[in-house]
Amino acid sequence: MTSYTILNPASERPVTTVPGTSVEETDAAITRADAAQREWRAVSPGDRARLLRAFAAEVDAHIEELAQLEVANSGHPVGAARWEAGQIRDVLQYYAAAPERLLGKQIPVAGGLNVTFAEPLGVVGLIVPWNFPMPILSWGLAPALAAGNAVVAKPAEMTPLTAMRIGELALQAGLPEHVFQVLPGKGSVVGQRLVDHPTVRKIVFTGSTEVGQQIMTGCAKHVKRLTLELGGKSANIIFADSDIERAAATAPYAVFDNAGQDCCARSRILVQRSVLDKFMELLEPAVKGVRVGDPTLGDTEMGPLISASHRASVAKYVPDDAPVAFRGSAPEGPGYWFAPTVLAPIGSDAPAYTEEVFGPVVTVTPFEDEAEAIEIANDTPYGLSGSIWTGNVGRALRVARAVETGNLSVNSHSSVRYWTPFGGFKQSGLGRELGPDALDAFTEVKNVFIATDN
Ligand code: TAP
Repeated sequence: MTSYTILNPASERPVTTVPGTSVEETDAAITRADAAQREWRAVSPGDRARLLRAFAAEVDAHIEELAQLEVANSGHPVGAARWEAGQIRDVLQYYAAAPERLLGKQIPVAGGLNVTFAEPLGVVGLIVPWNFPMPILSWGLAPALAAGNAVVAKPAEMTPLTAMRIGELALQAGLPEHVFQVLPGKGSVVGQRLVDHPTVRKIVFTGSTEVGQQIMTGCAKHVKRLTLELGGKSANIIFADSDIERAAATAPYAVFDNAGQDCCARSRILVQRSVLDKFMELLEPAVKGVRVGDPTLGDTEMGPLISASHRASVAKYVPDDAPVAFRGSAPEGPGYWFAPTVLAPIGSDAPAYTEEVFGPVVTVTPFEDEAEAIEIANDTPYGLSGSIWTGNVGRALRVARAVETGNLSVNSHSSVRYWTPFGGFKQSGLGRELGPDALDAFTEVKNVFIATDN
């Protein structure tokens, strides 16, 4: 087992070292998970629910510790990190109600009755990205466990600390050993092995569209079940009849949350031309007012990027001749800082306009009318998120139906709620997570005919 060093992205100082899991160790973990799952599926629904509630309570008792770990490992502002740790607790609590409601159907047929059962799949592999290590882990983990599966999770190589601690908390809460295991290490080693191993019956992958495509190919060899949550290039559409002040005040938070390292970042602002000048005047102080800095401070709104190499890749989208309209601030000195940046006017072939930047860079593009707004919003291979600002309810619904994306907000910059379905259109993904139907993705329907005529 080789180990590697985790760096604090705000200070560039080492936080700790972590063991990198090998292929052989991954295989051994999958074998243990397979054995544990056979017992876990046999645990009565009431007891499985009780254990998930105990797991949620254990997380709740360690919110501050988890938040501080995330601040050190990922550079998330502490307020955001506390919210993220709280989301693990809430998602576990929400799906703790599911085992006792995992019902089948009775279907009367000639000469008998069909009954259906929702059977767990077996071992589920969760492959998690570095941008939201806690929430994204919980979105797959909680419904998979609730349905009676065992979970082997691979956190991102750079951000494994909270997942590893959550694995320990599961055991402390009384979950049977090996029902939930966390394997830190490389995607090309551990993640790839989860995809290739025939005992792993489903992969839940969140990450880039490029790696998602490779994983889909790998899963095809085993006809392995797959949920994909991939990239985004979402639009924030602002009509002239909206509350422009509110739209401008919240636009920075729709894209610069988590320093723009957010699949739901609304990184293309589309503004009706008649209010463009007014909107830009209002946006400038809002962007400059985003508090960027030390993530350990309670009032910090934006921290650093995750790594030096990621900062270099974000910087490529803002070359020296980029049309920078205005920028916010960022600290000098150590840390992978990047100031919030607004590009306008931007050409429709500029990489910052067409590609997912995954950093605090937003473009502003004017449109003339509703039809053009929809056309521009849909002119992307992605379809994950989006916002619409208008005072006209009919327009809000028309545009919401026409924009090809999985998650929209109207007159709000919010995005994910764990009790509503979440996922992408087009190259943003496959399948849905969260919401009341999430267990469908972690169960197979078994259909049994019982003869009544003998
Ligand atoms: P990726 O580079 O795709 O990595 C995601 C995860 O996959 C990491 O754990 C990575 O491990 C692993 N991985 C890499 N190569 C693999 C392989 N060949 N087989 C199996 N696993 C492999 O993405 P990222 O840079 O971490 O995350 C950013 C991307 O995620 C963005 O595109 C963002 O939009 C997307 N994202 C989407 C969503 C939703 S819900 N749609 C949410 C968050 C992020 P390593 O750490 O070792 O590379």
